[in-house]
Amino acid sequence: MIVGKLKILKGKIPVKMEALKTLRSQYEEKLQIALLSPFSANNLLNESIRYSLTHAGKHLRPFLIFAVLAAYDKEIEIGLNAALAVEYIHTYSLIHDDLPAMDNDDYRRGVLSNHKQFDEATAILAGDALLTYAFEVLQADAYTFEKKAKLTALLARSSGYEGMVLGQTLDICSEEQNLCLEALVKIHRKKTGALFSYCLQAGSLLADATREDTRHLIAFAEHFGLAYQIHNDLQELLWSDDARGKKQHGDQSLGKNTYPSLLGLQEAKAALTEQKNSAKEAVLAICEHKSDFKPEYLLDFLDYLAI
Ligand code: GRG
Repeated sequence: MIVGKLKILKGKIPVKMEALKTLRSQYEEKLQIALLSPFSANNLLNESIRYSLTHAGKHLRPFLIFAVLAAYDKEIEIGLNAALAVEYIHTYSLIHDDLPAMDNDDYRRGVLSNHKQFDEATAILAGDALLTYAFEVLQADAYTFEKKAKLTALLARSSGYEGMVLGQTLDICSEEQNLCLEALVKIHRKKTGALFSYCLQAGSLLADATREDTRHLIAFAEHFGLAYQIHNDLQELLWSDDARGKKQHGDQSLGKNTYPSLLGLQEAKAALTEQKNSAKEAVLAICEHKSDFKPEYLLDFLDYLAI
């Protein structure tokens, strides 16, 4: 099925996918400046926040929002506050996830984790500040009242009680238990997938996409989220510490359930391919009725997930 769609679109998608690279070269610096700008005053809380934002990751979530806007040929700047908000939430989640009470990691992104560089109380408070500031940032004048309300609800739902926090809780509760695949998928949908879903929905809202398109974009987020997690599990198993910026085999040593531990290496790789194909299909479905949609911005994200 996917092959048929790709044939239809042949010539439209660049062979070498450069769209996301271009978007990054134009907006990465602006994003990084905007992320740091509220925290310039000199105090311990800001120092701790700046530490985690400066040792930055891939900024996947902000660029998912920008990619949707680019695909619809909209101004990228309208996605900035929605993008800042999700990166603040993501950064808080990593700071808290590294704490001894959670995943107990001394390193993140190749440097000391926040609580090791500072102390636990400071790390907890930096996470709390980022979590709450994310919602403040969504109240920007750039958005109408209706859009502010919708973005706030989307972010609360995806990051909180029914989303990432629930996923993290289920994950912690499942340690030392043998999960079935269905239970593992539920954890990942909540723990990592929900924030990806926020990104695609926020992009779709700001681009004024139709309901039908939004459904396809949510499907992309779901498949991309699962593919991302399978890829993460495989990396954990196959890649060195240096390449990932943290210790190897962390999940196994905590007795966690992963795709390779449940399915075996080959099946896990096959599951990754299947999810990537379904994500592609979801995006290409939009092209079938919207000829000026530019799928390459989203398809490029799947290139991150090579093993
Ligand atoms: C503390 C409530 C709470 C939740 C934490 C996201 C999370 C939940 C924990 C992180 C654990 C983990 C390693 C999950 C696997 C997938 C993932 C989210 C990886 C990190 O995201 P990337 O790859 O990181 O986008 P960078 O460093 O690029 O920002």
